[in-house]
Amino acid sequence: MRFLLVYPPLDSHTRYWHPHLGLGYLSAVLEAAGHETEVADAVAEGWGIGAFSERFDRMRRPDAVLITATTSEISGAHDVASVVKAASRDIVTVVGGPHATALPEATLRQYPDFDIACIGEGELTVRELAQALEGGNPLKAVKGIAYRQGGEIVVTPCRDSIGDLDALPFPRWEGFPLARYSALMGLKPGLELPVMSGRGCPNRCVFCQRALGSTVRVRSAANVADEVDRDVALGAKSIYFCDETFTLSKKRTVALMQELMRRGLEKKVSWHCETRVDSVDAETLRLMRQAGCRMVAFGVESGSDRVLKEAGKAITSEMVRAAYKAAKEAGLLTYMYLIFGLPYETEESVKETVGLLMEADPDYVTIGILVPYPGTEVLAMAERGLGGLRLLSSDWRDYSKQSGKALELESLPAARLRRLQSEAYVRFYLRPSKIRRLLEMASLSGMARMTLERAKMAIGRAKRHR
Ligand code: B12
Repeated sequence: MRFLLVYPPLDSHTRYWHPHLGLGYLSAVLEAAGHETEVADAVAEGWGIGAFSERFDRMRRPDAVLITATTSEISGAHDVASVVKAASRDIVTVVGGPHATALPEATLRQYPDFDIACIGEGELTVRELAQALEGGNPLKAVKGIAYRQGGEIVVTPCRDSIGDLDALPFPRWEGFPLARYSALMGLKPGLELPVMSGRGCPNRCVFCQRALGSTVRVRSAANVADEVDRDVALGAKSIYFCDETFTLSKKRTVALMQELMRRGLEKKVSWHCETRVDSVDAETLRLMRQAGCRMVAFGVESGSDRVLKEAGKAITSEMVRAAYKAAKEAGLLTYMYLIFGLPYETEESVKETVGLLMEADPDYVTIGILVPYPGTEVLAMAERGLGGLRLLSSDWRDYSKQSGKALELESLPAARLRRLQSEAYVRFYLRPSKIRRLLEMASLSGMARMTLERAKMAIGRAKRHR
């Protein structure tokens, strides 16, 4: 069969600096099973839906189109499905990714041009789906999907998460526009490829969807290093380890670092990763630096121990200070992720968060405003009016962490949260020591460009008030 894999156009000006890992895996398993795949990464290509439609008209017709989407991308994904269906009702449209995983049935109800929704990990599902579409098995025999039958939507039984990740082929990057991806911030310029060394997260943060489940599965150090080797051969100058908590197990981290160094990969490629402040220590961070790590990002979320506790984050501000100190001493660049508007947030707790940001002083920060993604505890809380949360929008396009349009607190209205976010960005980045960092980010990310715009607006406001 012939498949077209699509990363849909985004409304925002966001650009990504690496190809989509989920689509890379789907392409790999389909090709291994003897199918043909083509990729349309609308974000990397800078295509809006009009440009996608023109390209689609000129392509050889696929049998099925596989579209990935988070929540804020779902309506763009449906625009793609509509273009496909307008060209031919016979092409099967399949949607997958975090949004369809959380709301498979509702997604098919809301968006008529999707035929099938994939729930959770897709590698085994697409393989079986291809067989079913070729006429082998009925759709109802494929676990982990929702599909239409007459006027009804059928949801098949859940599929177990993939136990042996080493058995998967490496993500396939042929067909992706590799020249269009480039490393971000402080890393070697040039191609950056994503690698996930384990899947699943055991933690219970109220704001997180746990899109790949809560059962942790890790790949062997040799298997991960083989993929990094392969990526270097493809021309990668840097690697983004996009595990939810890269250093979840110290033993595993040490084994992976040793394997990377045994192969001399630290001299060929630099890398960055995301993790938790409670899963690193000075020794591990030093080893990571030796093994080629250039930057580590921590999900800090809040500087208030009370808010952190309510959010189920299970870390303290003291741990945050210690982790940033150790990471800097190890010679790493540091990144901080924060969220304003968590349950029970107040003006005072936001002030504590900004205080911790200035004190820990990472190289970069992203400040999101809480979004109640489907499948999260905060959505259930907002629906019941708990934690002071109030839902503002059910338009999925508003579900981006930078926009602050989806949720507010009784004590902190949306406009106030956005104002606090702008002020924090301005206070952090508009310092001589940070301007370079902001400009580096702005060349690639919509978020940073927005910060610059907001900074300009805030400066304008401050001048007017003077
Ligand atoms: C790396 C990452 C990023 C990267 C890259 C994202 C990208 N587009 O490649 C960056 C930093 C850019 C990013 C940005 C954002 N992210 Co992010 N990100 C992740 C992270 C940590 C890993 C994603 C990944 O590579 N997974 C590995 C691959 C293998 O999994 P996958 O992509 O989900 O694909 C598998 C399945 O979902 C499925 N599948 C996926 N698509 C399809 C399609 C079909 C047809 C089929 C059959 C199957 C299928 O099969 C794949 C293989 O198993 C996840 C957490 C997580 N565990 O997923 C969050 C996560 C995806 N991000 C999230 C969010 C919210 C965002 C942002 C919206 C935040 C913001 N700034 O507002 C942004 C913007 C994205 C957007 N425009 O919507 C949420 C999404 C929640 C939701 N329901 O929307 C997640 C789940 C984090 C969380 N726990 O809440 N993110």
